[in-house]
Amino acid sequence: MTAATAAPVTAQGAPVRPPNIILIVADDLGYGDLGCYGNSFVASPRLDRMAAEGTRFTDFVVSWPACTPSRSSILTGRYPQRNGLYDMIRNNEVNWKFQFDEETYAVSPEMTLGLDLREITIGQVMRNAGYATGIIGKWDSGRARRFLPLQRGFDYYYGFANTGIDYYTHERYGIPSMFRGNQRIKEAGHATDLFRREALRFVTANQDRPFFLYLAFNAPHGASTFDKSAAQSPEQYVHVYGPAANPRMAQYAALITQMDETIGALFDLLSRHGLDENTLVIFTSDNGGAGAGKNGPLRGAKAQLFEGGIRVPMIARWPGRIPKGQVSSEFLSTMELFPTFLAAAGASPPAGVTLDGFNMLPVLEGRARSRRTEFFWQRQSDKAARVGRYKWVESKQGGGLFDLSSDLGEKRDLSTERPDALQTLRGRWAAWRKEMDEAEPRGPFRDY
Ligand SMILES: [Ca+2]
Repeated sequence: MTAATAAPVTAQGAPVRPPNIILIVADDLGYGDLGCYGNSFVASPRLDRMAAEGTRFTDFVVSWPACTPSRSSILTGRYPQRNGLYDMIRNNEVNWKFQFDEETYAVSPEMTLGLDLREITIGQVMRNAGYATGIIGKWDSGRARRFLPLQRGFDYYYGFANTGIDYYTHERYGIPSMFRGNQRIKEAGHATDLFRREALRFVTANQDRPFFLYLAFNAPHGASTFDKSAAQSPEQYVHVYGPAANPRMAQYAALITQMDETIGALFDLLSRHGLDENTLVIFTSDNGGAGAGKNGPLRGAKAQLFEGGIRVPMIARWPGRIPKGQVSSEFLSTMELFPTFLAAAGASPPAGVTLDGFNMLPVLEGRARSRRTEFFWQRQSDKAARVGRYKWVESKQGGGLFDLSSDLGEKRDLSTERPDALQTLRGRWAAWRKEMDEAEPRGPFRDY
């Protein structure tokens, strides 16, 4: 490493370099989709090794059971209902095979809606703290130029701006959707391979200064293309599963294995650059598994407020700081990421901004219990609350009151047995909803 860095120095003149931070987010990866979370089919050797070299968490939740709002909480550290991005930014006409052209796409919701420009992103605070900031992969927080990462605190952007693409053509239902910076580009290659190239480039280019990399894969999400039968997984990863494997399962698992290999290449690079000991890496998913995805013992799947939609894998690795090979059942969420990264960077929280999480570094380090005791969800008319061991769900797919400490699969409704607990959770949910309603209005959905 060269000494040509603007990092602060100690009284003795030694450089004080805050840690690099890499946040890796998979797309629609279920709670039971990795070897280290009990999957015996999927090959995920590097993530399993990450868990062996760090700590794996079993009670980690996201703020919404699908992409856009869940990611809005990662970016802002706030409930979607507070930051205003509490539903999908999606051109639903594609569900009925409507084919947008450039002109109709340009005035569609996908093109015109985004994360409220008054929201402070993790990119902004990390850049203000002196970090090189990069996002590679899925942004999903607005496609118009004013919403793109370079205008939202990131120095470096390579990826797609909306909620999904074809892995090979990088089109979203026929519309070219890959960006470098503010420019749309077209190049050949599988999206995961391109994100791998870019992630390795970003780390190498910034090895001599603190960097924050948000690596947001679209794997193993289904492709946003009309032809759902088109192969989206490279043969070399499908072959891992052998000729006898169910083709649909092998295609899905191959996307995870390819992503896993990319993450392994990133760890190898950190090691080569001597950055292992000074880099906090967190791996998670934006929501529960769908389709061929597995959610282990959990009830429900993506788009639902049962645990299968909102509880996801989370692995944290920071050699020398986070214990090796531990499994933690501490209750944590993606809203803890924002304040945790700030704390690791030695940066102050943005003034006047209500954050819904807390610094979980002491929990990751195994030094403290989690401060989180409750969490609330709303997806359209579906509602859920978690208070301690109890979870209440009221949704189109069913509901009830469940004791997660003895019934992780949400099978036994305790509503009539424990009316007191039911009343407490409904009351806490209503108080949360009131707080959200009274928060400063935010677009694109509640800007009035
Ligand atoms: Ca997703």
